[in-house]
Amino acid sequence: MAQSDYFPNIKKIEFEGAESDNPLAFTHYDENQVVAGKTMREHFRFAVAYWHSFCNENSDPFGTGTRSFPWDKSASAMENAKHRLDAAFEFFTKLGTPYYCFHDRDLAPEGSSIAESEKNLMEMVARAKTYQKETGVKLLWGTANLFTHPRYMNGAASNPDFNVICHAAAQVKAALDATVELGGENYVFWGGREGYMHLLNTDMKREMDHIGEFMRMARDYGRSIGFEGTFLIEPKPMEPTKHQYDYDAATVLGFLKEQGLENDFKLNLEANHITLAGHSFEHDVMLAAQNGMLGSIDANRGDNQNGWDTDYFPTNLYDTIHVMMILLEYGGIAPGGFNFDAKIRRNSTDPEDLFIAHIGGMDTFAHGLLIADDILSNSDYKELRDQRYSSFNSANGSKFENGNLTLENLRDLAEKNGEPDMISGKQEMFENLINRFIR
Ligand code: XLS
Ligand code: CA
Ligand code: CA
Repeated sequence: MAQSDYFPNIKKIEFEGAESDNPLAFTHYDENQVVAGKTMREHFRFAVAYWHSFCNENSDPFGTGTRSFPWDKSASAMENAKHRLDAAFEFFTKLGTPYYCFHDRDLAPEGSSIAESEKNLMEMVARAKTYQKETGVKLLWGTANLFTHPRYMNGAASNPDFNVICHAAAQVKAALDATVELGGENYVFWGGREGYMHLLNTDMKREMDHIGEFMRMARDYGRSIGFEGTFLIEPKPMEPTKHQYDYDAATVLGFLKEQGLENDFKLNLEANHITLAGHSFEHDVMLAAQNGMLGSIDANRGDNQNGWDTDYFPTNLYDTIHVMMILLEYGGIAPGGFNFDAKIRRNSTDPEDLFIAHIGGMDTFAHGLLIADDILSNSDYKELRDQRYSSFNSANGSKFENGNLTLENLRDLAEKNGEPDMISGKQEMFENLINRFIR
């Protein structure tokens, strides 16, 4: 397929180094640079989110869209979908992101029947497959949009009406077919309306059990058609519901265990959702990584002044340093990746702004990786942290960790050893250490 020309003024984005003042060049993301044994391309597996970048004209509850989509001008929804795909692959290849992610409805419009929706989707999948082959860009994950259509106003898999659950199943089945056909490496469930607006009219336990049953069905169907990737649940505490069942990483880990899904599912963690839940980005990343359940990351950022999902592009270096320190220690993100589930602001209206925003996100993570690696390789950070636990490395501390002491034993040891020494936590020293490496 011939490359489209929706971004005529943009050439392939190149790495120019930290001294560059070219806003359309990378300052830190050099895809071939090896850091801690892997190239940056392998570390991040960056993906573009189809919905924000190509479907969202930046309308808000107070005004219509401000972006102009030259690919969206035909009277036929399918024609527009094709042109949108052309624009998307032009963008991916000029930017140099190796992956993308989509919802079924981003790629193809809903038809007037289930059969027509399936046909639309598979037609677009065939076109996307050709592009993937030609460009080498791959699908990080697919998902089904189970929140936009009015039928999902009371939830999808958690809907109190069984008929709605059947429609959600039809969509997930088709989205899994599409993901497998395109070699998608993961499949995401984000339950935007799987929660409640009021507990008075809600049977929470019954709804959560329905979600569990629905996910077991999806897993079984996916495996039966050859999906070998990871299923991911993306936690979020609220919005659009008042309370969402997949509240945060800890809640989802408990849910997966209770439903017997922990061997097929991991977590897709979005920074802005984590901060909405009242944690720091790195908190949920650490929790998932330490439990072997870190699947993928939706890279974006909230705003301290706003209590909602702002989906800013990530530009906070301190966040990326911390998250990359965790990833370096716990084996990285593959087969997940870093998906920019982020949108340019409503007043960012130049076509180049979409490039600039992604470049900034990629550079901020690359810069964070370089600093994180420097800290882990050239400071005594890990020793200092481990030192705080040194009393568990021998004698009774080690017996305790191995389950070889009783509560009475501990009581007797307390009596024998007397009042513990005061041992400083050295928080300020740790914080200063990180800042010392930002140079
Ligand atoms: C919305 C979510 C959504 C998921 C995919 O808040 O971030 O975009 O990532 O359905
Ligand atoms: Ca997301
Ligand atoms: Ca979001």
